[in-house]
Amino acid sequence: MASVLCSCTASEPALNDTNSSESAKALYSKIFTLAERGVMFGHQDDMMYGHAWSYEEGRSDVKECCGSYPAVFGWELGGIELDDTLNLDGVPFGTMREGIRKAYSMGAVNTVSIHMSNPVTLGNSWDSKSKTTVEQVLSDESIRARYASWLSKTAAFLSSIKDDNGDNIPLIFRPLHENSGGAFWWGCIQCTPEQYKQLWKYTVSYLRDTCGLHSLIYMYSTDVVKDEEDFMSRYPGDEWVDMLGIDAYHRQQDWDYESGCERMLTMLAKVGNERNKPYAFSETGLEGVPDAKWWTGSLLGAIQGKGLSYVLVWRNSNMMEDHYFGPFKGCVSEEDFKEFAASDTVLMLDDIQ
Ligand code: BMA
Repeated sequence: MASVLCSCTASEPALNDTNSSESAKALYSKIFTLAERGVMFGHQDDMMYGHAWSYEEGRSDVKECCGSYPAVFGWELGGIELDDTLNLDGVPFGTMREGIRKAYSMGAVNTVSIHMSNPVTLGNSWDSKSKTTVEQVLSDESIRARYASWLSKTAAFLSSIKDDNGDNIPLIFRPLHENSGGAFWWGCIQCTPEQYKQLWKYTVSYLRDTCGLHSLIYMYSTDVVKDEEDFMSRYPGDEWVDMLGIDAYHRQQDWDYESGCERMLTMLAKVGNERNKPYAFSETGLEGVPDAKWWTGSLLGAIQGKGLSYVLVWRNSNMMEDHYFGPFKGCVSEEDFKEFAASDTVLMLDDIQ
């Protein structure tokens, strides 16, 4: 569907990394042009596990509901910095690598986040009591060396993910996410905008220039924001960011999802179009999807007419029974999800192949 706000006449944007791989350029171009056709649907960890199953080749809760895999697969690297063999949700990194290879070979888009541990306390990414963690990464040589070594491990894993020609598979990389929230050690109550921007620039230049990784599309993403000023307050600059995103979950008690999404995603579209950068609803969902009509009743309206590249709902946990954001066969919203997936607005993998 051609979107009202999508700047269809704008020239295709170029990645900031002047040494970007050909496949990264091709993916960026694909993401940009597909936004004129519709919003790709994404699901975190979709092929790895789902509601009451784990690691069954070819299985996907989304596919079992609507017949197609998602167009976007989300992956999470937390744990790679500690040399763990499993990520923080139990996904073996080797299996993740194969999953990314499979998704790419099918024509899907892969996006990667990282809940990186706290480099000062060695606690997890939610260890966010201290307001000096980012400051210490920037100013304390030994802490910075640890952060750098963690980035090196991240880069080593990402550059081990190759296609059949031996080229690195291009990925949307979304580090230091939800920066307008306070959940992580890099959040808005844990560091100043200036410190966040410095950390972002350090992270990008380390991966790109020091590690020589040229297959990444860098996405800047906030949590819920009040307005454009809030969204942009930690923005490191156009030359450091290739895509824009907002993570915003439907938590009924906190805010009105439909009107809040309308407001935030319209703002995101304005910023993306002004800067000629593709943009996405980078994480969303209603935990446990108790509303049988949530997909067409709440999400579809939120994503229509904005020119979004994709919307990604979070994982269907294989361990926590009520922790799921996608559909699965037999869930109360299964029929509604089918309708959502079949709508003109939504692009599943079958629609983009
Ligand atoms: C959170 C939850 C956690 C998970 C984390 C990283 O939102 O799903 O269970 O560990 O994301 O994937």
